Amino acid sequence: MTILRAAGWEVGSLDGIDWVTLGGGVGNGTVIATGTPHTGSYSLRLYSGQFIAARYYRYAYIAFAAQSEVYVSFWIHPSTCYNKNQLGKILLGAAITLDLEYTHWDLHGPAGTTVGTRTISSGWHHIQIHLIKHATDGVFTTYINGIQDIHFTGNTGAGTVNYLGLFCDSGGNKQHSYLYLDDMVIQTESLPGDVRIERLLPDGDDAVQFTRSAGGDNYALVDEVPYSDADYVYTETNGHKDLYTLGDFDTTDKTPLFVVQWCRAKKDVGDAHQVKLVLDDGTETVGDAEDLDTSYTSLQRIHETKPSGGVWTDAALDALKTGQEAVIV
Ligand SMILES: [Ca+2]
Ligand SMILES: [Ca+2]
Repeated sequence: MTILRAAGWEVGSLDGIDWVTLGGGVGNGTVIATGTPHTGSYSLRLYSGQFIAARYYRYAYIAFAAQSEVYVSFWIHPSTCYNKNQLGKILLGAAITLDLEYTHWDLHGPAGTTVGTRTISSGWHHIQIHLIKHATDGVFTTYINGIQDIHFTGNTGAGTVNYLGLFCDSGGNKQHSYLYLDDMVIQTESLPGDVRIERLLPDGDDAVQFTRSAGGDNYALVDEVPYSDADYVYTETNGHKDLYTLGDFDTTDKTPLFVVQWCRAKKDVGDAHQVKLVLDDGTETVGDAEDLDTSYTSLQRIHETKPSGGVWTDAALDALKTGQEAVIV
């Protein structure tokens, strides 16, 4: 099993996340990473504004490595929609769409025909999808709140799928709509189940070599949510590394599945400087050297096993340290 994408949006901003593409709409609409959370403090909110002369929509495309078969889990909350005609849409590639209405969801196949229908209440719902792309032997199965719902077999389109698309539509009467998404996992081989994503923040310096842009401790310059680029740590020395301690995590009634590590970084010259994400639970794992831009990029590394090997445990999470190592050319 490989986790292709995972997000609880707990970094509090989409800025610098290059695998999320936003678009659509004009005027007063917006797409931001705050709003009604399912877990934690943030969700991805799509807002399609009201009283615009023409019907329009907002969308977010979440890109991942192309797959012929993929499993998706997320929580979704279709919120305000006065029109209740067409609120939103979920796409997995171009061939399959799941239309979301306030009380009614329709699954459309490649030709736009309705292949399944579901009546649903408002509020948060857990959705899982299994998709096999194939021109004749495809599969599209949805699970809503743990219950298998639509099960379509047939033409789901040839080729591969490399994005999850979410649309929020202002509807035929040009009223406003909100669509919230949280606790999203996209992976191979099996359904993720009801995954929730919580946040651990740096709360102390462990061993630090980077220079501070301001006084105090290094961790305090990189622990903001949403991040603030007004203060930071920096280095001009190859191999310099910072490690920060994290708050503890209580696994009571929870099973820790994976860790999503974030690092926001840039270079300020045109040289080929890079950064490696470092995670340590007593054993250190150093990620690949990641290219940097001259504007900030929000880098992500997903750890399906703990650095010392094996499944995640409460003790490993409590001992966890995060940081980064500079590659200066
Ligand atoms: Ca969240
Ligand atoms: Ca900062």
